[in-house]
Amino acid sequence: MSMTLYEFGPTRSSRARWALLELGAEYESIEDRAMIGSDELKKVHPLGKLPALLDDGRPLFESAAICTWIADCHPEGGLISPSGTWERAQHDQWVAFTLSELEAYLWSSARNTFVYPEEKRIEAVFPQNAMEAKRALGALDAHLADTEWLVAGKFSVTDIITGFTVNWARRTGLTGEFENVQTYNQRILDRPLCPFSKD
Ligand SMILES: N[C@@H](CCC(=O)N[C@@H](CS)C(=O)NCC(=O)O)C(=O)O
Repeated sequence: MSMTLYEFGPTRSSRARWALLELGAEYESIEDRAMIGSDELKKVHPLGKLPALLDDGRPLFESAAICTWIADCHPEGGLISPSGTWERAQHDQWVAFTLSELEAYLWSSARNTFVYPEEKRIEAVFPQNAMEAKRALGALDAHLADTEWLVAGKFSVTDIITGFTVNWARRTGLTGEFENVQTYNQRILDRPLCPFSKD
């Protein structure tokens, strides 16, 4: 099986990189920010975004889906529970929650800060985005009061996916009032292979 990861630095690509490193999986890395939006990348990701994966020539996109697939391909690595188990339902729950209730708001604020051209940026979204993100962080904080990791009390690919978003929230100054989230964030950053930004 051959895997090629199209990636770019400490962005959402680093979720996929961490999953591959954690499992000791062999893969080819193509790291080129200039590929974003290119016709070549659109063969792997319909929007020409990074990350994207080619697995034996088959394209797969969305960092959470890529991480879940990588973990499923290496069951011996113990990063994910099999489909049909309660633990797998918990994985699906926290991934969906993270992407829709937290990351979507962080991404909207980022787009309106440095991604969109200046004339398209709307500052009015910032307070609402912060409010919604903190609502989601509050729910995560409550869950993390009783457990060190999101699913079944042990480190898993779910923590790679959600950990990235929690770290992003910290870097934008949103985690200050959530003690358990802060401790969890540090636990993520302390993992030896964690490639997320520590600044
Ligand atoms: N939901 C996607 C987000 C991918 C994404 O937006 N990647 C950025 C780089 S971090 C990108 O390619 N941006 C270019 C664009 O938005 O057109 C994922 O998690 O993989």
